[in-house]
Amino acid sequence: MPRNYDIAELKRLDIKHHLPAQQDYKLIEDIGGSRIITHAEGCYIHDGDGNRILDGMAGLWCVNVGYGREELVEVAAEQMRELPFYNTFFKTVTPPTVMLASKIAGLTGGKLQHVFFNASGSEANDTVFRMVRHYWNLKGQPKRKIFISRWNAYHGSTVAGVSLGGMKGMHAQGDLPIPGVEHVRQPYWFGEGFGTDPVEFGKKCAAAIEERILAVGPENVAAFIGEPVQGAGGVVIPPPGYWQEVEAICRKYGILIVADEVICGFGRTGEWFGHQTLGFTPDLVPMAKGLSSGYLPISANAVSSEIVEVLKTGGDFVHGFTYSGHPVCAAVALRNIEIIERESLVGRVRDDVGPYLAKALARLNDHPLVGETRSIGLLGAVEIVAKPGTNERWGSAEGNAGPVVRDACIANGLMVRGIRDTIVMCPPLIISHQQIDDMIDIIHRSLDEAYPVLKAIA
Ligand code: PXG
Repeated sequence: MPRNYDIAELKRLDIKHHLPAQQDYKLIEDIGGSRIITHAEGCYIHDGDGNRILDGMAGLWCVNVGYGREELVEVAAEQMRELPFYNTFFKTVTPPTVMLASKIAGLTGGKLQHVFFNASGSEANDTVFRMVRHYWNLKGQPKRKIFISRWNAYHGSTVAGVSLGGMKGMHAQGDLPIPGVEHVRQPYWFGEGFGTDPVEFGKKCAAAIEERILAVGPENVAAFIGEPVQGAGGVVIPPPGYWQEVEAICRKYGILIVADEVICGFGRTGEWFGHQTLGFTPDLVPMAKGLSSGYLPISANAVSSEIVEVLKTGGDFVHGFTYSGHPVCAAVALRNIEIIERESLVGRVRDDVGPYLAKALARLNDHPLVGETRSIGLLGAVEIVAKPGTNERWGSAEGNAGPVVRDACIANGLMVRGIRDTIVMCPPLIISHQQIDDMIDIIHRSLDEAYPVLKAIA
């Protein structure tokens, strides 16, 4: 049972001392402090005001096995007792780290046989940045420095993460991106290709990559990076064939492919990795979140044998973090993967709850505020529009409706994100049919409640 916290006092201290992630500090002050999440079980979180909320976001796209897994607690305690920490800098390593690397290599398969560890998704993408440039230098092609990414991609919050990402609001803070990152259009059919043939639209988006490669010179391009399905960008599922086109273009010019699997990994799309669901073969795979179901911070980069062979010619690769391969995080990640396997959660997403979510979402299609619902595995999205059958938004600009519907959902007991005017969901992989129905019912009710509010701003 949760401890008996003094919630009012915690809120006061929160305002006074704590700076939350990606937040408006003044706003937090104005609303009297953040919502304090005290405990959780299964698919539900509880806050200090006594609300039980269905967690449609699996924490932050990460609690794949759900909350309250006693065996993850036990395995962490056991490992802490035996060896709470040791590093991988001194020609040393710990048993769980080796076992986890081997386990991940088995899941990624094929040429992705080597694993580098970090503590977060952002760090994993910093590793990508340094490793790829170092690789091309060693290979005798030092001009290959440019990364091509997409607008509205999310690759993290560090300097390299924000730069690789395509979030203009993040670029604006801190004079980013750093030089050497080129952004091209995203394969967001509903937002940018509406009314056109989706497959043709996907081809155009892939062609934009080739155009940029030719514009900057193929000899200068190091890698293309993309989330198989964009998560923080609004669950942007690319049209069929997009990734195959991208893959062919990258191969044509000898450009490395980086699949950022931080959200798509570990069963989210109905295979272990999003690139397996979408059918392409990357050279580097940063992953995090579902790797430990968020129980402890850990991320990894699966790297192709070809890249590692080149790195071996360069002496020390002077890159790594204190917490690279942290034994407690690795032990928890290993057990987390074991749970996913034992409970067949990947197949469950592919054959059962994924299709069930798609059907349930379709019940929203007749709502006058809904322009489209879409999903892949247990990643879902609802587009809110001003006029049915269009992609027109409420009010003068994008982003008016999303927060209204999101806030209504949370008040009605469902945690979702509102990304501009898209409501997105990413529930734990253990979610039941009944809980999916509850999620959709709450969204329906919240859309009804939002309707008069939105009419007022139209
Ligand atoms: N890549 C992807 C694809 C991500 O989704 C990161 C990298 C960075 O991971 P870390 O562990 O450094 O946060 C992420 C993280 C949102 C939101 O607004 C999404 C993420 C993080 C914070 C907010 O939905 N994804």
